[in-house]
Amino acid sequence: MLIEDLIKNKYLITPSAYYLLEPHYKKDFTLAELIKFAKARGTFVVDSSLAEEFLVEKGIVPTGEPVEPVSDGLETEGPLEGSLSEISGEIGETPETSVSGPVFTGKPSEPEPLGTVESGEESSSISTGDVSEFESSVPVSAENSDELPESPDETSVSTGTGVDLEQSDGLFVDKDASSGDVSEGESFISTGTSELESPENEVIELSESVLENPSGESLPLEGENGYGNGYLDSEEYYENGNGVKPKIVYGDYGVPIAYVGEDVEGEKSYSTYENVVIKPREGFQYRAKEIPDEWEVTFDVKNVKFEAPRVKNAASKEGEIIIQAYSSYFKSRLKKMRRIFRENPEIGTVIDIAKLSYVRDDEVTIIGLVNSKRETAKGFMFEVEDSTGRIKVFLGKNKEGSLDAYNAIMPDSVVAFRGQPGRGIFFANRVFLPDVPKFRREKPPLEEKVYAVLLSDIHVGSNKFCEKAFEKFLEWLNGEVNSRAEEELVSRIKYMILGGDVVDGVGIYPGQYNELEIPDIFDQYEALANLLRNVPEHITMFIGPGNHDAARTALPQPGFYEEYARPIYKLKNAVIISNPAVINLHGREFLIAHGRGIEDVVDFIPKRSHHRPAEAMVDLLRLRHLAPTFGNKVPIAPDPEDTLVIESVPDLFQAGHVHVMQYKIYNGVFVINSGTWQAQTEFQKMVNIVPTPARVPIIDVETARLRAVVSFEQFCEGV
Ligand code: D5M
Ligand code: FE
Ligand code: ZN
Repeated sequence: MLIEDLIKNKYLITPSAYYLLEPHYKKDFTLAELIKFAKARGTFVVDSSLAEEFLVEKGIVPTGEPVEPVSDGLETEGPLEGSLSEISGEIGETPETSVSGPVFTGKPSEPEPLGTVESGEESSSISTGDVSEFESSVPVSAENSDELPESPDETSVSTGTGVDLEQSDGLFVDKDASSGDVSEGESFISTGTSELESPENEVIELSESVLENPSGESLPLEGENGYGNGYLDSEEYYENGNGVKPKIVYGDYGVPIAYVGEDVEGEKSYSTYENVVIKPREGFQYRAKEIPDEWEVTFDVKNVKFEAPRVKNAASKEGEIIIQAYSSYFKSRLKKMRRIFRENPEIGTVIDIAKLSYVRDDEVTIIGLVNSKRETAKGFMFEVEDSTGRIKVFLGKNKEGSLDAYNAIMPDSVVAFRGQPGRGIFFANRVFLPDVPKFRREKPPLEEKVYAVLLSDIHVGSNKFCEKAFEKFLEWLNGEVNSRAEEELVSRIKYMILGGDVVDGVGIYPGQYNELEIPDIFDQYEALANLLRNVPEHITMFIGPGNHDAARTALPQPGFYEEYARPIYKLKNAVIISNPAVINLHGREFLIAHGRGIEDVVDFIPKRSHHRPAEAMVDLLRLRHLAPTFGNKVPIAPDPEDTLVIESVPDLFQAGHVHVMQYKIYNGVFVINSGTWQAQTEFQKMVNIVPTPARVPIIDVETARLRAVVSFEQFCEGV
């Protein structure tokens, strides 16, 4: 692959240049030709202007317009800094500088202040229509039950303490998991194929590789002839002219990450839990050891093959390319959503917005992204866009489900309207959210009970990390149980899912440093691994990243940067997954996401709260998207494919992020937020977020429902 091949030779490539060059690589040009070209220009960063020039020189693209000179920006700056800032701008990590809103037509739409238009009165009922399906229960030990958020209109099925289980250390709630209305999931998960075909190391003669430093001096590269010794594992250095040798490592898409030197030994005064060694209790029988493994990661962002956006000609500007990228992103979203709507028999004839003028009196359906919405005296106005055009849509307040849908629609989400066109406005009679089908087909039973535990937001490294509670939990997994019932549970746990924020990270929010027990990201992952190595080996752990982890900030997050998180990659029974990911356990589909999209739901949908995350997760499920809104709280990368669409209806949807455990069943899907292992931080105190730490939901894989919640919260007090 082009990125790796360049990196092996100590060259970097920006994402936009990558998109330009990749389709032609090895077909129209060789690595040696590209490197020679870059070298002649004295740079080791292949950016888009260089790529364009190169393509023109090779005759691969026609010379339509004069090519911009290469003299600006990047090439004159320090190589590393220049490339870093450029890349972060391009991949959308700084959304305020990026294009906002859909860009199908090439003209960015005017952003409208969504979410500010709701008037107070309509927030009275969200319980009509589909939402009345919500079931809820709040699992807790008796003494904590009053602390937990409960919404009045829900049926609580919490039974307080366990029915047939003894009260113990790990407080316990048993939950009957008999509602097995599970059906086969839809088939639209794009599993993609791996693009990495591990090419043979292409060796190129580069006798005098040079790097430009800010002052323009040539600096010799270390190593034999400037070759790198491979991807990710290589320890590559360059000299910055001051005798300092920052190390360069590469993350996703070949984005370079710099970090300074090795740790100074002897400075540490904190523990990374080397001494936490827990052995399985002697004679403890693990039933799960005998049950054959049956798992598969059916969707992982790392396996998605992204196709390059097409640009008009070689002289296309950077901005144009970014617009192209977002255009592809939204087109992909629309395409996937149309596929979802096709499953709904009520949708009827779907027509492109541009073709509405041909329609006479018939009722037709349009499917589009909602650019804006507002309430009027008689109804609701939306601006809706598909890949052919844009139109205003009016939906009367008297139409069935209109208020519920109006509230549920987040900016940039895709919905369908059925109605008739008239004088420049589409008059809708009905509105459809993509939603999930009301009923699910039952899946074949399993021969034996097998359980999965769901965790997230462990935040190792924070001084609010409930380490004692976590250690108690590890002991529990190793057989330190208090009753037969607990023994049965522990013995059948075969999977553990960790949904992001596994460490606290460094520099995530202002003032975080004061709350760090382990102020070093490497040590945080070391500490996490030291804890997790105590998880019995027959339990497979699926570990995905969150916003505190060393991973790409923008969604989707392909995985942890290996350079930082190596200790967890090395755990024998760990499988690193992306955020989001889909895991199939014994034929049941588990959708795992960290859950930043919840923040946007709370911002845009009336009556939603951080303290009732399962409701917000249901909203996401109804929109079939993990982060529908572009340019609000959640940064979204302009990948050519929208991998945040919930293409396949899962049996279980797990998220974390908001640090509150809550669950619900919605149209047969078990929706659960797995809470946290971090006590309330100073920041959360300020914004009034009250976490529910150290509660472990245990899922019966067969039904994809809750089997029990074990709480270690009492060991978290005083943290
Ligand atoms: O998120 C923990 C909780 O804190 C979650 O409810 C989101 C909330 N949070 C995080 N950052 C912010 C900002 N900047 N404003 C408001 N609320 C926030 P975690 O990802 O663990 O930090
Ligand atoms: Fe978190
Ligand atoms: Zn988070």
